[in-house]
Amino acid sequence: MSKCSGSPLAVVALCLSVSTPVVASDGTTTRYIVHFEDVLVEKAMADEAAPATMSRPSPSPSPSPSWHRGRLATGGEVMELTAAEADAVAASAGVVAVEEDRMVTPAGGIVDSLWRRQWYMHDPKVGIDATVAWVDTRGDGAVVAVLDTGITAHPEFDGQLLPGYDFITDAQGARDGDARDADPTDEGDWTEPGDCGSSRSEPSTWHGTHVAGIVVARAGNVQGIVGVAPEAKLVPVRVMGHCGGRLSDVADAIVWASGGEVAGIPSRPPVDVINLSLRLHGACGVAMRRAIEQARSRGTAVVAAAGNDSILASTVSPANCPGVISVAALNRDGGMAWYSNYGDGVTVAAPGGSLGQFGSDDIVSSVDAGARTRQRPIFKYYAGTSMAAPQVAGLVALMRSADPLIGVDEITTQLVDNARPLPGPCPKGCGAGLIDAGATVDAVVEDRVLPRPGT
Ligand SMILES: [Ca+2]
Ligand SMILES: [Ca+2]
Repeated sequence: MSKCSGSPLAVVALCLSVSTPVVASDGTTTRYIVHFEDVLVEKAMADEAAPATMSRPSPSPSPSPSWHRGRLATGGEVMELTAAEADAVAASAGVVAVEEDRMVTPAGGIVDSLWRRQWYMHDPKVGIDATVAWVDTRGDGAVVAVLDTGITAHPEFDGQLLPGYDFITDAQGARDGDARDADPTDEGDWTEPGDCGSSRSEPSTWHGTHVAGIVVARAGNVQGIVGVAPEAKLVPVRVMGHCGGRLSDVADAIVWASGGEVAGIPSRPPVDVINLSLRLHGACGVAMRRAIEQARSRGTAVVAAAGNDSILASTVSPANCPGVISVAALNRDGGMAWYSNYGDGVTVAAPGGSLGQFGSDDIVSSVDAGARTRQRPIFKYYAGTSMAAPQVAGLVALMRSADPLIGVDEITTQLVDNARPLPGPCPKGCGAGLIDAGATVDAVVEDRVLPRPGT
């Protein structure tokens, strides 16, 4: 069957009228919408008995029978044509227009249903201005490690994850029946009364899944939220289980994620940034200090939550470790959140939620619905410096994507130099202010040294 035989009738009209010689092409076809003058369609309908006399626009002796793809409600015909055929058709009498049947994308690229609730990303006063940064990059090429409770299956992570690891040595705390292994799945951190020094039972938090969503949740998949760096990749590393995690496991996980050698575990290339939404009281100990020093020496930036104790950030680790980007939390009004740690130990601040009467003033992200074990993916509002830190980690991923050669010290400098004054009060100290993803990535792009190696 040629492109000019049989129905639809409008195509018949087209082929009767093609007169321009067709130039040979490479044969690659594209979808086009061909619009005809109404009169020609009518004529074709009247002349339906004449298909045997038709010529065809293609020089090919046996074009595909599937070249006609349908008819628009408004009358245009969708055809699969080579560029040469399309040119010939366009030049033909009776053809009003030939337009490519292009792919449309969501306006602004954001159709995710909870986007409007992600005030921390786009609120003109208290948001981090992520959409401005996305003009330059959405994180393509950058890799973030989240060292947390592990990860659960969620549509927001489809295609977003690289192989991670379970660093929890204690099988009982890990709840997976073994020590360290290659599966970073979160087995739940629910507690019974009397566990972990608490008299109450608590449901599983799926904390690592919430933190990970803030960094890399997929954009444009209709569902849920958008991460700060939706085109970056995430390495989920499990360091906390029932009642938390051991410092030794966290330190080893920092070394591994940053490309160092950990006995018995295959090493990986250094990630661009490690997020630590965890803390322990006291000075920065030797284990944590050494692990972070090593990570930084391999080019991995380290971001840590300042902690939710309403105390000096300099009294909790790893926020107080040298070289760490420590993040305080802001409430919905842009002042310091009541729970946030503060003071000299804070590098910058990011929205963490009000933790007040309205959940919608907190940070929405991905979690599992299970009260104890995994059930199904959902979204929930959480508040804390744990939610503020991954916004900074996501921004670091955008910076590395914009300039893969930017060093760890320059990353801190740019975050600090481009932070905005706080929209609300923080008399006890919130570092350089509210991170500004747009201004920071713009500055990184501007300061990028050109030409780049290999380009
Ligand atoms: Ca395990
Ligand atoms: Ca999404």
